[in-house]
Amino acid sequence: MKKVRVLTYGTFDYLHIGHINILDKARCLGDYLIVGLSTDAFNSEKNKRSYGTFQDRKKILEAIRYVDQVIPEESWGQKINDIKNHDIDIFVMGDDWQGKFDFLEDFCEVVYCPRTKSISSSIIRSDLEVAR
Ligand code: C2G
Repeated sequence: MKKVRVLTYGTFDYLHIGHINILDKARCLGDYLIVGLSTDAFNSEKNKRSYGTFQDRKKILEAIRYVDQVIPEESWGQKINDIKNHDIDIFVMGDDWQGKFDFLEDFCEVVYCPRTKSISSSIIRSDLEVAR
């Protein structure tokens, strides 16, 4: 029986319950979860400044039991190759990306999961700044 291979992407900065929920949901859709983790350089392309370095964010993700493999996300355009090269069956993102990755339906199933409400890395960052 072929193992169902799942792929998702993100920055996963200030790891929080919203990240854990999406990783849990993604992993539950299959047997093996690969996470494309935004590099520090790609973060600046996304106009995101992450607190954790790529290496630190990668080590944190690799410690999560839902995550089987972490690969670098270096560009917007790598998803099709990643899907082909890693033999992906299902691509998963939070529904804040609803519709944005429908073009991947030619290559694998695309699933958008509901975002976890009232938590985000930017909320945590601003709360920490206020608390200073
Ligand atoms: N997420 C969520 N609930 C939250 C916050 C985030 O479900 N409260 C999900 C997002 O929808 C995304 C994943 O967690 O699927 C990672 O979120 P980010 O680290 O913010 O990643 P993002 O900046 O959306 O990068 O090429 C795709 C991009 O790399 C996605």
